[in-house]
Amino acid sequence: MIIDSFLNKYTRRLFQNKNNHPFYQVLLWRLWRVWTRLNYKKKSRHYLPELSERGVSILGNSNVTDLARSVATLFADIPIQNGFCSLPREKNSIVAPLIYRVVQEHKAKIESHFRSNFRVNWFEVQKLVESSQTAGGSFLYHTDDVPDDVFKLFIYLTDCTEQTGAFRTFDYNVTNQLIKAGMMESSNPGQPRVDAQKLVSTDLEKSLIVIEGEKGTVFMFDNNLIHKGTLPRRGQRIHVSMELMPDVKPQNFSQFSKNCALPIKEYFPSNPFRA
Ligand SMILES: O=C(O)CCC(=O)C(=O)O
Ligand SMILES: [Fe+2]
Repeated sequence: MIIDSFLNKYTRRLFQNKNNHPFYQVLLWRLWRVWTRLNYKKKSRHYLPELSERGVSILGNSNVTDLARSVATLFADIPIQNGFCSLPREKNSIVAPLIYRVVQEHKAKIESHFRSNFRVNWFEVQKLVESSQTAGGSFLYHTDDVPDDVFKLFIYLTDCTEQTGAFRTFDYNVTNQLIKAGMMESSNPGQPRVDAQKLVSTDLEKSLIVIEGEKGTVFMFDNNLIHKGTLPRRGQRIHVSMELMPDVKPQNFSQFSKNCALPIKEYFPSNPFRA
């Protein structure tokens, strides 16, 4: 325990990691970064300063007419609880080809960010509707506490504004400030997350980045930033959320869709070499 916390502190000095993971895990992920970059022969074509400087950036817009229509039909008979529902995972295979196509459209930018190939570990399709219920979980400020090279990619399937529940996050600066003040506790859903909310003042909330965008907006963010979901004050929000990580080879469609209908086994692989 003592050795663990000593190594943890040391790890943070050495690796400047943004998560709260044990030494060996941070080390493995750093080695994975080096390994995937060594295996990447292409020159980066894009420069995404927003993504490296603040941790969140819109990659562009895709035509999602067919995808949005198909998702809306699939959601038709899914009950909403507390303003929120996910597409049952067994239905994911139906929309997987259309989602894969969108990812491919933004592939060059994603590769430029990672400076390697990448893969999608899992995706989820979610719907939020106007609701007066107070919801917990990801509707409170939190960090996902993931390896530094794990990022999320969102595809909006409806027009999203601040009012209709657009994604919101603090940038790296404010996140660091909050983590120093004890916000790492928000990685534990339940009471610790609830308690951590007091660290976010209304004044600090003025610096929130709200990702508004039309239907088809694709954006990427570091989910170690302090962020939250928000139930719409009016209307609804439908989006696809997915987890990205660097990989040695490009991911083909069969790898992308292989487990998409099964429950998510692990939020992220603890050992990327065995994933
Ligand atoms: O739905 C959102 O806007 C954010 C949800 C969230 O916390 C996440 O995907 O990690
Ligand atoms: Fe989150």
